[in-house]
Amino acid sequence: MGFLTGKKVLITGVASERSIASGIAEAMHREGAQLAFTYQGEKIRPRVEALAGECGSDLVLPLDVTRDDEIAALTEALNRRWSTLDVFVHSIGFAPRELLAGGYLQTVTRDGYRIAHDISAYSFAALGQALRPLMRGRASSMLTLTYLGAVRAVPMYNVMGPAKASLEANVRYMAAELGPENIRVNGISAGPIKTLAAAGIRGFRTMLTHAEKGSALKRNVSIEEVGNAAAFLCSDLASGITGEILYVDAGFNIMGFSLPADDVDA
Ligand code: NAD
Ligand code: 0WE
Repeated sequence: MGFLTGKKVLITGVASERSIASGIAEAMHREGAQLAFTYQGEKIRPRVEALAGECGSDLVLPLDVTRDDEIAALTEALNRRWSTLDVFVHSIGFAPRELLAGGYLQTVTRDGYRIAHDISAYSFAALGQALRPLMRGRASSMLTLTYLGAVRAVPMYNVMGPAKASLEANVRYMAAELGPENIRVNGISAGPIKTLAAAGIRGFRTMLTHAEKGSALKRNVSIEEVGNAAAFLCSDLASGITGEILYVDAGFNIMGFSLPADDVDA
């Protein structure tokens, strides 16, 4: 029997089969969870419905996190269908594309800053607030996806850095407030993965190579590896873990610096 058997899970952020959220859905389905999905806009609805079908789910609901009415409607639909919720996965991030190239101070705008923080950080708190009544008192957990750019200055990650820093602070504030209700809140800081969001970034291939060479394991991570860590963190196996950021990055963040392989004394 899987370690998520009987858990009702809401997964946001599936845009394609390469989405980190898809890797999480697959791992959680394998471990016996019952899944519900959200999609952003009618264009990606069929893709999300297809993945849901593969995971034995027919609960697929619209969600654009910039819309309060859609957050309310999603909560209402889940309440009607399930009345409770055990796991909420937040795998959503966005900044206007033109802010993710060049320098931070060269590109940052008031509007870009607001949009990045609204969609990438505030949405976790907003959904946590809405879903809290369905999750309280039942060994439940919330999970979000973050990146090293929250705590280090990463070239071209720019405004997403401050937005992820805000998201990680949300993890701690939400964990502190929801702990008494037995709701855990954690984040996974994933290494770079070529998803749709990443495909929109100029020079992403170079960054993947750099991450590979600089990591302890000398390789990059997969959505399956992030999915397995997510399944663990959201299960009762992790009942003592809350407010934490777990790095699933092949050990990139722990390195001081790396030498080329042929310079290392064997
Ligand atoms: P992805 O493009 O597959 O997923 C991003 C998702 O965000 C999409 O499903 C998109 O629909 C959703 N989204 C954007 N704006 C939204 C809105 N207004 N309302 C609702 N949904 C919205 O890319 P991904 O790489 O799987 O990204 C998932 C999460 O993982 C993001 O938070 C991202 O920052 C984070 N992350 C990605 C990487 C990476 O290298 N790919 C590394 C670490 C963390
Ligand atoms: O969080 C991310 C990517 C987030 C993202 C991607 C896009 C592309 C399309 C946010 N907004 C947009 N807007 C778009 O229009 N990652 C962790 C992946 C990523 O993005 C980078 C990275 C890494 C790693 C950008 C620059 C440098 C490194």
